[in-house]
Amino acid sequence: MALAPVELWPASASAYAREIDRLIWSYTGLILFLAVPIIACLVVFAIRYRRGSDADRSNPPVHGLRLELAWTGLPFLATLVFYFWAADLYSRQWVPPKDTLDIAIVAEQWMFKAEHPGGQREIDELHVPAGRPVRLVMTSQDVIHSFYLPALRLKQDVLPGRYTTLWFEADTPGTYALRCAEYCGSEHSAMGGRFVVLSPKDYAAWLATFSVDRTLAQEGEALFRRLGCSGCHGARSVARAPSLAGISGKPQPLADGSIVIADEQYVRDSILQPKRQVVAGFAPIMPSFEGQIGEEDLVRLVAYVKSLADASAEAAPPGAAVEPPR
Ligand code: HEC
Ligand SMILES: [Cu+2]
Repeated sequence: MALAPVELWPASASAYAREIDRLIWSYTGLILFLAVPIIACLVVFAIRYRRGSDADRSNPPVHGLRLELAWTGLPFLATLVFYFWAADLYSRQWVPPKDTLDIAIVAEQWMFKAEHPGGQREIDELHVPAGRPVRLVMTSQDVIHSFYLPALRLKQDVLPGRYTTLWFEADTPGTYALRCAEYCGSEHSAMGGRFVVLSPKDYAAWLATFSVDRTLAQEGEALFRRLGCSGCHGARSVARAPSLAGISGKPQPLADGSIVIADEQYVRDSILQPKRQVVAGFAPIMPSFEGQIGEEDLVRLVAYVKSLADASAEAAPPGAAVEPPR
């Protein structure tokens, strides 16, 4: 496994990363601007007023309201600017744009597995197209890991039992480091690999080098039949179960009167803990699939439910609603 050599300052591969760098350097500048005069005064006064020096000690000033207001107020305002700047950058990280390319990441000791929507899989490498927002939906098969892309200045914990997400838009093709940033066992330090940003053309060519016969959603559809989900959720089923067509990303009214957004986490929870969030108007007859479906298969099932775009999708031929890799 080829790891990038240690760098003093990692390359940056997105506008966001460059803005983080600007923030860091500006803040460093401000801290120097505030600290250097204090240290200089400290040194000068320590020498000037050392014991035994003949400096003038008569009539010492005891108060200077304006000076005190200035040295309190100005640094306060200057650092407050950074609060808003940093909060803006941080919050932008929580609102992915619409129409992201969603890639699933499943971590385990000691590797990261990535699954692209077209069904292409890679281990300890992540290939993404430049200039397109990418959203990672991540989970862990064992302990807590952390997905770290230094070139994007982004890091997100990857947790067992739930999905965390990370979105970015890389703009500089190249090969960068991919690291695990959470101590996760004896081989943690070697966990990671390469993060490869490709031009959209090269990304399409890279996807085409795989011989996959099914997209992620199509694999999910096969599972959906094999596990018996379609027996209840299918159009011709006798059990009374909600149609899953078109629920993805939409508000779902629940039996307890609350409303949740049917995101990846919701679909995952619905499969593993169906009694926890029961759909309004339905009896809680769905069995739990806890312990029966591995993380990678869950990712596929979730991709399948997401691909059921609208109410007519269930009648469509297999895979018809699947987004082709762009
Ligand atoms: C025995 C029938 C049955 C089987 C088998 C079944 N389900 Fe369900 N499912 C239901 C019922 C009934 C509900 C609505 C009540 C609830 O939320 O528990 C439901 C709810 C759901 C929901 C939430 C739907 C919504 O509209 O918010 C999802 C997602 C789901 N099931 C997925 C699956 C998947 C995936 C499988 C196969 C691994 C599966 N189900 C197997 C009966 C079933
Ligand atoms: Cu790890």
